[in-house]
Amino acid sequence: MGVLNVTPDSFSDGGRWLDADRAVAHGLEMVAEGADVIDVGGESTRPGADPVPEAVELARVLPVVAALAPHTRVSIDTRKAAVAEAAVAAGATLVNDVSATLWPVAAAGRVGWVAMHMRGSPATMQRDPRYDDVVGEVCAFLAERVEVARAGGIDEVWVDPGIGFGKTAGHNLALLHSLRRVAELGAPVLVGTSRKSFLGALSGGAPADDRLEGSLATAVWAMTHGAAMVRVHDVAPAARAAQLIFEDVAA
Ligand code: PMM
Repeated sequence: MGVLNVTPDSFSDGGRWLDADRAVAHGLEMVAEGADVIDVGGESTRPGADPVPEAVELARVLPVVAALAPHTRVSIDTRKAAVAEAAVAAGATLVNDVSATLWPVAAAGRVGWVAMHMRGSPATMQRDPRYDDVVGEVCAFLAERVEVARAGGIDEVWVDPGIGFGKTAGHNLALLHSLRRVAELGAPVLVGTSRKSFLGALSGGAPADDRLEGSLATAVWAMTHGAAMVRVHDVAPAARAAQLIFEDVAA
């Protein structure tokens, strides 16, 4: 899954793809590099980010979704039902939902749904997050979401532990370490570690655009520990890494 943030303020690529034509070109470039899904988002979910009005988010994402949908599978990364609904009408076939609440939209549109775990909201989630048992609590939350969505009639339900969403570096590492337990929930697992701040913290404070080694290492770890999809900014090296481990090493 290639990340396409049509925002001015995402932490690693904010402002780069705000122009719709440039965003579409970058989406197509990621498809050529090996992405199977392009994840279009119009509201940054970085810690402390300001919420975006619905009309602004719609204006950012809809032209990009509509232009990419004939060429690739498109997911819509949003917390708003109206945005998800309009994006599905424009051709998106997966609702990537960091709020884990939008399953009715996916059910009504007969598309897939990603339920991601988040503690709190982006504005507050990194203020001293605490868990007694982070892996157990995240798994219990996701298991309940899968049950609700399946009962609501969705065939394609994904789960995502929400790396960096209300979690310390230690929580993120514990979730990656025990990713198999997330996979045992019986739904395909999506993992997004790409360029996230815990990778900077682990590599001596590397800035977001200098976290490729950590992004690739954790993507490979995720892919070999139960993830069916990884959400990445740097598609070409991630696709090469996936090819190397699944077609060469594992063959
Ligand atoms: N991370 C971000 C945004 N959306 N969606 C899912 N399912 N999983 C993630 O880990 C995730 C996400 C934040 O990263 P960005 O600002 O680079 O898009």
